[in-house]
Amino acid sequence: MIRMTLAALAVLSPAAALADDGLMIRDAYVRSTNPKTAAAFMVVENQQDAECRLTGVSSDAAEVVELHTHAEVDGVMKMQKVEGGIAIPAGSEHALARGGDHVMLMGLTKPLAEGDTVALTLDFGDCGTHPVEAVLDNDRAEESHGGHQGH
Ligand SMILES: [Cu+2]
Repeated sequence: MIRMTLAALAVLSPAAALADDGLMIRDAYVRSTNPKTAAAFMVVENQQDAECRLTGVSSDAAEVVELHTHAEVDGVMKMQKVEGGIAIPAGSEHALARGGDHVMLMGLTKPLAEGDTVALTLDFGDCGTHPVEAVLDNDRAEESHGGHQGH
């Protein structure tokens, strides 16, 4: 009985999950500009001495969750699905950022409002799974751009 309780607490506590697998997720946020789709961004830091590969993401917040990137096709930047996952080399970090790699949520189970959190489970294959809470923040400025739109 006691053991089960401790296990449940470990699962619920983000601090415990972060401490033991050598993967750190920070600056997670979500943008959603229509009621059906959203995109999640974050920085993944791999503190292990082996490469980890983000192979997939799941969430109850949407019917379909895919890893996307942007690539130039015939001179136009387009989103496309990432095949084979996203490698995070040992001892380095990788940013999922606007205009680049991102987590795409399609078919939102309910529209998201500012401040809502989306629970994501990142699957790093052999490096394990990692829960992340990403908050909806449509006003968040892109890195190195100071512009704050609206209001
Ligand atoms: Cu996308």
